Amino acid sequence: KPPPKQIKIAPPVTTTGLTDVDVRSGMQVAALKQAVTDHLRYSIGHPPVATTLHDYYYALALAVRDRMQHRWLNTLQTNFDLKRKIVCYLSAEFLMGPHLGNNLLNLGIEQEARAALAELGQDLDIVLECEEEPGLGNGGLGRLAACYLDSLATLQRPAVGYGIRYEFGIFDQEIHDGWQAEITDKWLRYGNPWEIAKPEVAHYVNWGGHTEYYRDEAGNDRVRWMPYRVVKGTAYDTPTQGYGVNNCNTLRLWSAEAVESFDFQAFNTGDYYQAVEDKIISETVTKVLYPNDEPQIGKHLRLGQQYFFVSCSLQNMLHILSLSGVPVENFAERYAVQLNDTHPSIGVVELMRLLVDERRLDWDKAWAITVQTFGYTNHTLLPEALETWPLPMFQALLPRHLEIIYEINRRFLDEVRARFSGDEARVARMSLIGEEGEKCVRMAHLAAVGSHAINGVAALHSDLLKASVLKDFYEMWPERFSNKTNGVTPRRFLALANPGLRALLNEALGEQWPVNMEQLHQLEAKADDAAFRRKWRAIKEANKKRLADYILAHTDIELDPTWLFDIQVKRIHEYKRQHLNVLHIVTLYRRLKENPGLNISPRAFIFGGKAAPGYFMAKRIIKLINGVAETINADPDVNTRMKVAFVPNFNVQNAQLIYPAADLSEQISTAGKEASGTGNMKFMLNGALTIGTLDGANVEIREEVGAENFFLFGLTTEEVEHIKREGYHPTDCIASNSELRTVLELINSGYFSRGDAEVFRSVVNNLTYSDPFLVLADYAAYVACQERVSAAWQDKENWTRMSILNTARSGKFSSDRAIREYCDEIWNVQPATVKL
Ligand code: GPQ
Repeated sequence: KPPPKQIKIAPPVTTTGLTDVDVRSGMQVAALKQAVTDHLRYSIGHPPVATTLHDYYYALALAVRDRMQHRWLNTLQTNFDLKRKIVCYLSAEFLMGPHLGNNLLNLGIEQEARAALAELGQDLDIVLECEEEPGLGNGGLGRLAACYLDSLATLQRPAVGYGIRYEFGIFDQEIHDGWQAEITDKWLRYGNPWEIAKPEVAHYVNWGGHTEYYRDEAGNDRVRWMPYRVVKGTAYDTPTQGYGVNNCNTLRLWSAEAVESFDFQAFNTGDYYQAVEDKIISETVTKVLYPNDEPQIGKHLRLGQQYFFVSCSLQNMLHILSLSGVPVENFAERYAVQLNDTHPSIGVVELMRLLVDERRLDWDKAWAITVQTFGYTNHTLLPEALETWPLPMFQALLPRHLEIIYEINRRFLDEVRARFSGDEARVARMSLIGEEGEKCVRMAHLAAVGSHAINGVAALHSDLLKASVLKDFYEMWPERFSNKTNGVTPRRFLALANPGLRALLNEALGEQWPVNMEQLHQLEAKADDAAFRRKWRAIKEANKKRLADYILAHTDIELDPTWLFDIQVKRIHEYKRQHLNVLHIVTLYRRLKENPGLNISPRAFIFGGKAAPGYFMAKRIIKLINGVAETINADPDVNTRMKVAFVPNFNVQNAQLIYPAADLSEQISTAGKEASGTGNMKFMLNGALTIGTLDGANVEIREEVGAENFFLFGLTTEEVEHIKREGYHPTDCIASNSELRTVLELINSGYFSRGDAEVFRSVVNNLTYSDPFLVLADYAAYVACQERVSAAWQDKENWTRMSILNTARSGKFSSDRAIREYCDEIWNVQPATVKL
């Protein structure tokens, strides 16, 4: 990213006549303008000649933060006074996206801020672009956590998001010669106006060493953990403002530092380097986000990160509880702790350690509290994505926790034996310790045993969970299982991302829809109104123009906003099958070359997404997309009817340009593999039609919108499993489909790689001889379905009707609906109204 441009500005204007307006909290134009000029002068302190656009961003951000601070403190005080139960959402990732625009929206002061900046000679839209987004997440799981924080505050539920303040978030992606290059994400480079450091809020986290047994004063046997190292965790708080309410919750991220006193011994003995090394090792803990989402890779430091933030968070809860004068026995009445996948599931063991070893509760009492406290959300069925830790690694880092796990396991397996006597195979399957091959700790089992509630993230996913990965646990505790279909925040992904549509919805429905998405159903009547449809199309086309401009600026590829925009944006993964999309594009390309007069709907195929840096096949798929794009875009025989673009560095910021510009949303994962998907919902909200398989939340999207407004294709989960059981031979698909054979041959020939036939050999071979995600098995159905899409696009009026119905019926996928379900059915957390 280039450094902020230096621009010359006039000296700050002082606004007079502010009598009853507090510059730190006033919401009017004059107050905001004064606040910005004050922050420029007193917080940033550049002379006018050196004031940059970024300074305006920073000053406005600080002014906005002041307004939130006011609400934040009132929220904390209210929750404290009312002694409310608090949701603690534990997540290794929070993919928040840019804060400024969202906070202005939620506070209801966009127009005021725009006017205030205009009076200072600045344009809000340009200032907004200065923000470097905090990319503290990989994809869906981290973004879901961010949507849930937005809904929790908006629904006035007391909540804290606990996580890690990574110094480097997800890498920035550049495309060099068609290949992905990873650039370090230095998001803190120019400071972070949204966080408030709380150096006095710190907890100490132990590592390694050994345990000792001793007898306490009362004659009870106890355990002491003698760690090898102690790391200090310091809190950084980011206020998260609800929409249209005063409630403002906290995102509390932990940063690791060395413990000063620990160095002395080394300094005294002159081992200066050892002391410095310890400091470096400690600070490494929160250095960087691991860029692999599914699967996680089992690295020592990753386990360290998980334990670090979970321990800080639980210690913090206990500390606040005792400040409130509440006995530790009441922990579960005051905190509902949710595990966002297994990444924080070490929390089950850590809470036991804190209660038993440190607070000296007896085991049964502590276990009852623990199970009552935790809920566990599972986000994947991919076997390779289920976290396990090799026993030696686990023991070296967390020796006391391993002992506690053995004890939990002993008691748990006794229960299993009591329920299913003689079924030792079941006991082995359910154990917290995996014994086939290298011994390991199974984190999903730990999370399931330690939680009173277990949920999947879409109806299909929750059913499959009960039938496969957690079947034994379902048979043991059916009452623990439920479904909580994911949702996304309509504030960021509709109101903020699509201002044109926001205005139309306000005009048609009034202004309550962002917090009552069921009202969108009233649009159904409008779908038959030709004038409304014209307005709808004009908005979509303006959004497409906006995206086309962005793509031109970042790729030099020029797209025509009147074409069908067919978009697939998400992490690159074989199960998501971006390569299936490519096979269709190449098919279409060949058909046009063979038959130049072919009547097709002109289309722009748009992709975006990052690949894990070590994921060979995913990186080849990116290269393939770019190779196909290069060839097609340069071919005058076809480039008046089709083009392909790869948007570099897909992130929350450009996602807000992408979803509103889509006509067609690609949700084409192998059935049974995508737990839910959330991009599918963001597209639907913005009126895109979906082409998709019966996977994840696609099933429910189709149910809501109606089969006639959804392009369905492909094998079902059962068919996929059946084919796999019978033995799948992709070569059969090729033998029976000459068009598919020609397409694969063309890719293999070097046609899309400037004659280099090696580049895509691995992709073609993988599909031909292995094809673990049944790309070829679904190819013919997908191509046929795309022909139906093409035909449907020709009927503009009906396409617009379907588009309107998609938005109209998207209400279920608001994260407000999801969070209400969590609050009512798992957390038992009530709203608390905050007054100013
Ligand atoms: N998901 Cl386990 C991630 O983004 N990262 C992960 O490590 C795991 C799951 C996704 C999942 O693939 C999507 O289907 C879901 O919609 C999303 O989590 C949120 O539940």
